[in-house]
Amino acid sequence: MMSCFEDRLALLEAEHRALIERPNVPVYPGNGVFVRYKNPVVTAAHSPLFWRYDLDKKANPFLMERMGINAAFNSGAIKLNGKYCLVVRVEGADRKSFFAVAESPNGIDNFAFRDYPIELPQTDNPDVNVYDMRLTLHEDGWIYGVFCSERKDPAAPRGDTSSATASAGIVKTKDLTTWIRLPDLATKSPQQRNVVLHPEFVNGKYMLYTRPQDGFIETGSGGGICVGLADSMEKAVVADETLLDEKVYHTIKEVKNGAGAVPIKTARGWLHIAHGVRNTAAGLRYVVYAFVTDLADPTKLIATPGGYLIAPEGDERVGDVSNVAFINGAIAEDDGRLLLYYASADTRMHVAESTVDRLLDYCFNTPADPLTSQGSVKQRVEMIRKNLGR
Ligand code: M1P
Repeated sequence: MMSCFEDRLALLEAEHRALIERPNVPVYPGNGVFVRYKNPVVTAAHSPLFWRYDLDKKANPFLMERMGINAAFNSGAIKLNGKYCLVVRVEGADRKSFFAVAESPNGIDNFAFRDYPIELPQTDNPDVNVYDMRLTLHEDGWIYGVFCSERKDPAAPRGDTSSATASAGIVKTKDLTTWIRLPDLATKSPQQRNVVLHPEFVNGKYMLYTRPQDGFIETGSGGGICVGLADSMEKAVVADETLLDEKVYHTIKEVKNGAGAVPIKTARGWLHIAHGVRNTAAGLRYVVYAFVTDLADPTKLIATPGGYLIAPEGDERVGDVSNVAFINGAIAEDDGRLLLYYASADTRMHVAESTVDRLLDYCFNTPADPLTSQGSVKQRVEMIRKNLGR
């Protein structure tokens, strides 16, 4: 085994630098809807060595990784001061998730973490675990981070060391450096996950996409992605949640779904990139899907393409929670370029590139799920006939 502290450090530093600076390349031809990039954009190995190793030779003569990083995934995304910023869900070897900002000059490679992770301010009911922040640049001028705050279920019977509760935690910032904690979102639903703040006022109020849940895992009577209005974000209360996009039997969102990236304002409507979950004999399968809501009335669905937009593929299928593609961040640029930051298998981050126009074409011209095999064959046969002319 390599024993010299200095040699080991030099090797670790060289490998880390090579990983951060590795150019990323698109994988053509893609499917015409989007193109994936070859390498994950952020992984556990992207975390700085000084987060993981005590670099004091006296204290750590073997240069051991004492505080490992297990995964880096489910990132919120925003372009700020010309930089592509991801607020990454970083998970330590101790299973605790925390947030850290990783920045890139081009959005597809060279993502580097800021020196320090985010020290999230607490409410008087401290979080046990936090994850999956959505970043909304709201028209009120603040960037809001809405995330899942998890705590041990106070109603759990003695000896039950797994039951938890999920709520929507809220912070606001101007620079992704100074974070102000606001009270958690209050709703009538027992639990919430995958809550996203709409970027504009609706009828003079803040609008939030919620995902009510009966329990920590089961959405039960929750029904799907809902919308609700709040008077303020300083003490956000959504009194009524109405169903926007329901989970449906024998579809990619049969078990549950959840809002993903902050909706993107386009000429034809609000473009949503969400996740849907179905059951399989091998466990749950998470995919990314899209839909569009009305510009003037964002509580109305106007385009619902059937099936998934992104499903985990190849190496993406394997990781800590296999068979998961999950999204909570996208960046739409002024020229229409659209970067979709999705995570695979609760392990690492990827980017897929498209344009707003392409995704609108996809949403408005992909047939909706016909909900039966017979209907699905009919849709396909129609296209085959058109293609073959007979
Ligand atoms: O493990 C897959 C995902 O599970 C949860 O999503 P949902 O609430 O829709 O089941 C989230 O915890 C998410 O972080 C995770 O990627």
